[in-house]
Amino acid sequence: MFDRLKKRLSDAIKGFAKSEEASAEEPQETSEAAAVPGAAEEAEPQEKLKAPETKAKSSHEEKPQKQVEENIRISLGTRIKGSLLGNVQLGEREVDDFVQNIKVLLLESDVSFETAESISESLRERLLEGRIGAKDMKSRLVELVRASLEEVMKSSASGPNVVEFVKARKAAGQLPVRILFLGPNGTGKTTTMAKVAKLLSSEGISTVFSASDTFRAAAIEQSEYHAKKVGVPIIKSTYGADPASVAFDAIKYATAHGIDAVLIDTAGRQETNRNLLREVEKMYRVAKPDMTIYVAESTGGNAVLGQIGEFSKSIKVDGIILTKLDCDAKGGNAISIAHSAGIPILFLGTGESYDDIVPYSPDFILDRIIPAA
Ligand SMILES: Nc1nc2c(ncn2[C@@H]2O[C@H](COP(=O)(O)OP(=O)(O)OP(=O)(O)O)[C@@H](O)[C@H]2O)c(=O)[nH]1
Ligand SMILES: [Mg+2]
Repeated sequence: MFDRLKKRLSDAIKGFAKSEEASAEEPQETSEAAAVPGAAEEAEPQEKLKAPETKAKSSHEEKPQKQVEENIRISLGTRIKGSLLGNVQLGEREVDDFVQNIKVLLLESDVSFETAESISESLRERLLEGRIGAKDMKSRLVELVRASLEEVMKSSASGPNVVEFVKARKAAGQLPVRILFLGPNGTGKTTTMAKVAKLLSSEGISTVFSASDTFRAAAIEQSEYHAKKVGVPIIKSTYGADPASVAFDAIKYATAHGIDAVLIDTAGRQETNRNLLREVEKMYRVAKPDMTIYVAESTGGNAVLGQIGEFSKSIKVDGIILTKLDCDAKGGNAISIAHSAGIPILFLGTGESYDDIVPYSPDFILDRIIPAA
């Protein structure tokens, strides 16, 4: 999960930290200047080293760590201070080089431009804010990059807790709770619905499936398969039947049988298919869901944000479940969705089995992208 981004961030940080730490260990290079009080301060502006000529030629893809080491040169003034004081105030040029490098690798890992900008800005401010111990440079950089990523992802953690939501409705006697799952084709809606059913069941909450994907071949059988596996009743009709009326029947069934929640599956649909979007709008009006969940793939690239935006124009989406994180080597899309969707992320899907679902938290993603040092 996110292995590629994790490796690249780790390489970038190691490369930068190594050059800083080395500077603290090489007082002989700077001993002349250090012997003169105030020389360190004076030396800084004119002694900043130029970016190496190799910069334009090197490729981020080929040798990220080597490139970081080539691109980032610590100013003499900073090196002197590092060796004397054991900590350094990074210069703007150094910070800009490092931040630019992080930004490029974020963009190459599918982070959207807007999100990469926000992260870079936050990281830049943090790096310029205070002094950094020359010896523990790496762990401090890890901390600062983590904090910058967390800042852009934290607002997505403000969504409703599905289990608590249903429990509260149950306590208030407002049953059954209706939860509608929607999203593009193949993102994991039906599987995720079964995961949610199992999770709710482990909390003493009963559910029924509404097999409201009457569109795709074999979709009803697939819903039945999952329902059976997680021990949940299912209300179904025939292919081509009105999906809204199936949902209506499932709600009636739940009311008659004292079932707490109705989980309504829907056919996958692209945001460009007006007919299918109108159909789900009708479902929305008839089933009057208490919660509408958009199921998105972490591996879906930057198109996912546009898709969520299109769906949200006609339907109020309460939360997102981001699936297939286990298949996502890049990780950038998850960060961008958390930053820019404007809709909270409720859960993360982390595999194909029914237990592979975890509540969303920025830390879950961060621990896999840039583990705390
Ligand atoms: N690796 C992995 N696979 C997942 C995850 N969630 C779902 N899948 C797989 O994704 C595939 C599609 O899942 P479905 O649940 O059928 O997706 P859907 O959105 O209902 O698909 P349509 O009904 O065709 O639109 C299946 O093979 C699932 O096992 C996940 O978190 N990780
Ligand atoms: Mg499905």
